[in-house]
Amino acid sequence: MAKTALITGVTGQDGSYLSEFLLEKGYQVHGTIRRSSVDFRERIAHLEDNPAFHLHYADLSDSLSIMQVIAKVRPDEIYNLAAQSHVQVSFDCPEYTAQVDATGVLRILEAVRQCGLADKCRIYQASTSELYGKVEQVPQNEETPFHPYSPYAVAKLYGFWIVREYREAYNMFCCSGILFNHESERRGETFVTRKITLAAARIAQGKQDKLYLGNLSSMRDWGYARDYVECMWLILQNEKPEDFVIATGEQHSVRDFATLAFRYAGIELRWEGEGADEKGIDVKTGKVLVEVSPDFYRPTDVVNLWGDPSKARRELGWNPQKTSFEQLVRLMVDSDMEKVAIERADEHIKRNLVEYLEKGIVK
Ligand code: NAP
Ligand code: F7E
Repeated sequence: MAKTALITGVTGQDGSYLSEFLLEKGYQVHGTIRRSSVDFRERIAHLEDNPAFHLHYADLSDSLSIMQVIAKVRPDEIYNLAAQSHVQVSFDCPEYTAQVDATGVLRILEAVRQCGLADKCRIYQASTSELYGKVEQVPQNEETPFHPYSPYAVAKLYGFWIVREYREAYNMFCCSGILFNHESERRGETFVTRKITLAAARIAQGKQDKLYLGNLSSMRDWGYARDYVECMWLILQNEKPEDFVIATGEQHSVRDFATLAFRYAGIELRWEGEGADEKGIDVKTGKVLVEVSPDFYRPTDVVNLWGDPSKARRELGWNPQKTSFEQLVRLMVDSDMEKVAIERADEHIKRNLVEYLEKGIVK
C-alpha cells in the first residue's frame, strides 16, 4: 500500500523538493496551501497535474483548519515545514512568528492526538541551526547547548521542545531535524545567497548597478536543499524517533559566497575597507559593485554557524557532502543567469512588438 504524507509549507523551497522526492517514492502527497491574492504556487506548478499530488487550504495559526486536514487525510507521515522562516522579518512580526513557528507546531501535534493517530502517524518538525544562536561551541552537534538569538529562533525553540515533550509524554514518533542553512535555485529572493546570485546575474547582464548587503563576515554552513529533503525522510524511516543535525560540516562567510557567485557570473571582485565601509570592487573596471548597508544589520545576529553531521552520517547513512559548496553556488548562479537572460529576451520581444504595433507593421 502506498504511504500517505502530509506536507505543511508545500509551496516553499523545501516543500517543493520534498514533494518531488516522495512522489518518486510512490507516496500519495498532500500539501497545505494558504489563500493569497496573487499566485505563489510557482515552485509546485509542475506537480499539480500529478494524480498523487493533492492540495488543501490550511493555516498553522488556525487550529480548526489543521484539525480538519489531518482528520481528512489521516497521513502516515507529516512533514511540518510551514513557518514564517525569515529571521530578519521575525524582528518586525514577532507575535505572528510565535503563532506559526511555536504554537503552530503544538497545533499539529495535538490535532494528530485528537484524531486518534498518535500511534500511527510519524511527524517531522523543521527545526533549525538558529537554535544555537549566540553560539557556545563550534562545530555544533546534537549535544551543543541552545542560545536562541532572534524571535524566530525563540519560537522554533518552543517547537523543538514541544516535539520532544509529546515524544516522551505520549510516546509519539515525532522528531526534529536541526537543519543548517540550505539553499537552491528555488530559495526565496530575500535570503542572502539568492539575493547575491540574482544580483550577480543582473549586474553581469547590465540589469543592476550595485548590490547592498549587511554583515559580510557572518559565517554559515550552507548545503543544497535537494540533498536535505532526503534526510528529512530518513529521519522518519529510522527505527527510533530521534533528533538529528543536518549540515555539510563546512563553513563559509557571506563575503566568500559573494566572491564565488560573482566569479561564476564572470566578474572578479576584490574587497577593500572594513565594517560598514567595506566594498566589493570589480577588478577589471574598478567599479564598486557591492556595498554594505546597515539596513540589513539585525538587532542580534547569529554569526558563527557550523554543523557536525556525524550522527546523521553514522545512523542514517546520509551523505552530507553530496553537493559541494562550489557546486551549490555554481548551480544557483547558472539558474539566475538563465532567468535574467530570459527576462531580457522577453523585454526585447515586448519592445519590438510595441514598436511594430505603433508603426502598424502588426495589428
Ligand atoms: P520557505 O521557502 O519560506 O517556505 C515556508 C512555507 O511555509 C511556505 O510554503 C509558506 O507558505 C508556509 N507558511 C508560512 N506561514 C504559514 C502559515 N501561517 N500557515 C501555513 N503555511 C505557512 O521556507 P523553507 O526554506 O522551505 O524552509 C522550510 C522549513 O524549514 C521552515 O519551517 C523553516 O523555518 C525551516 N528551516 C529552513 C532552513 C533553510 O535554510 N531553508 C533551515 C532550517 C530550518 P506561502 O508560500 O503561502 O508563504
Ligand atoms: O542570512 C547575513 C545575515 O537571511 C544569513 C532561514 O532559512 O537559515 C535561514 O536564516 C546571514 C545572516 O539566513 C544580508 O545577517 C548579510 O547572518 O540568508 P539569511 P538566516 O538568517 O541564516 C536558518 C537556518 C533558518 O532556519 C531560517 O529559516 O547573512 N546577511 N547581508 C544578510 N542576510 C540577508 N537576508 N540579507 C542581506 O542583505
